[in-house]
Amino acid sequence: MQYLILALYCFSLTANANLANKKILLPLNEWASQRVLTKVIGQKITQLGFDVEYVDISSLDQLGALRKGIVHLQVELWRGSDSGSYMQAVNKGFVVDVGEHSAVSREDWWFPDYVQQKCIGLPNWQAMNKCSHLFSSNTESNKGIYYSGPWSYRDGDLIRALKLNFTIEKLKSATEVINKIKHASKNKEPIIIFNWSPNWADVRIDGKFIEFPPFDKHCEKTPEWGMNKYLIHDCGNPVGIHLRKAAWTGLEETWPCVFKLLTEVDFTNEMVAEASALVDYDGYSEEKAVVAWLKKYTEKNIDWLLFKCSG
Ligand code: TMO
Repeated sequence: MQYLILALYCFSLTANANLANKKILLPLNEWASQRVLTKVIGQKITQLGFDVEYVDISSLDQLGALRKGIVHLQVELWRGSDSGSYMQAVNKGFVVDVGEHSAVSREDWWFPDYVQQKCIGLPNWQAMNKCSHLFSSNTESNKGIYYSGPWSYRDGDLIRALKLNFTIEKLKSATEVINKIKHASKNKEPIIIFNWSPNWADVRIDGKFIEFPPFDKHCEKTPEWGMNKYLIHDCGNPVGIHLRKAAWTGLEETWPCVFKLLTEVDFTNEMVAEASALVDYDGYSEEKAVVAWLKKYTEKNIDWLLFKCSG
């Protein structure tokens, strides 16, 4: 038995020693801020003397990939709530939580500010049904269209629970969401669409989230809670959820310096929004956005950008 343990121990040491010479795999998700900031951190890791490689992967698949070491860390992790799949994976020991950013996120139904003049009462959700015709695609119907993104799934429940006179049109990518917002804003067309913050819109155009009844954990499970006594999801998405940093369970042992860097990294809302805006609004390539972003924040003497491995 002792030999076996010793053998396993040696095996794991060599496994990690071998891995340490390998590339650190960084996930690129399907929206701009995550991609730009991952490349910022990737560049930093390279400067510290390690090799990195980028892996395109949907945020929906990444917990499994982090667990298996198919990717090794995530610098911009979004969560729908404080009790969702991420925290469950952390609590089970599948993924290591490396702490929160200062940045606080929100994801929900959203509209550009000019819509408020046409639909009096917004951002209160109760104004929406009075104006639903403004958001319909043809003159015969007064049913509004809500453009959803490819990530959120409770919208149908929300429509039913709050009796919203809206249907969902699901957009397939962040780019489709962005183009819809840009196109509508240019022509000052009424639109209600999925958006998130921090995001380019925060720093480039004015808009607001619809204020649904505030989230409560009972809203997800207890039909009797809230305005609709028979259905769940009669509330908005949670607000004030911090973005977090996550790692593969072997990161700290295999690349301690990179793990230390990750513990120090701290994004503000503005840093994330700006990363997104450089690409999605200003039209920079991701590589040029990395350069522009680093120039802007290097001048601000951000502590973690000056991080060095010790010893
Ligand atoms: C993909 N998103 C940033 C909306 O969570």
